[in-house]
Amino acid sequence: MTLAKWLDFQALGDERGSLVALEQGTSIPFEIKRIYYIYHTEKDISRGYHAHKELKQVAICVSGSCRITLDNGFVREDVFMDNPTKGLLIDSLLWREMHDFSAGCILLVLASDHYKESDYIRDYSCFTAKVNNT
Ligand code: T46
Repeated sequence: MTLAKWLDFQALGDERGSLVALEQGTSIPFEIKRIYYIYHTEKDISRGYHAHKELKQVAICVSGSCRITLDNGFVREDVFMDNPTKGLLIDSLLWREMHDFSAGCILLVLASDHYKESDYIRDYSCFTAKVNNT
């Protein structure tokens, strides 16, 4: 069983460079209600350490690289992000951690809902308790 679900985006490249276009309903499997990006991350800093109750997201490393750890409460999996034509679908009830940000890394995230702190599970034992009850 693999936790990482990848979306492949078409690179519309020509001699001027590359371009990826993302459209709700075709390339992204949910209504996009929010977009944010993580950048200028300091060396040796890790982020995340939470799960979401409902939120679905697609993460795309549009520049540089980083490592994302996914954990469903039973299995942990590391994925390396360095390809702007691949989106990592991060479903609800998946613990995520982001590590090893390279210099210049930009992680773009498309989210299925507005920001709601009440949707976060920031305590790992609460997360495992919840997935064991579902
Ligand atoms: C996720 C991973 C991949 C907002 O006010 N609005 C927002 O849309 C977001 C995403 C964050 N914030 C605030 C909440 C915190 O005060 O910005 C601060 C940093 O957020 P957080 O510590 O949650 O950042 P990360 O990098 O640990 O996690 C983020 C997302 O929050 C999360 O949903 O899945 O990236």
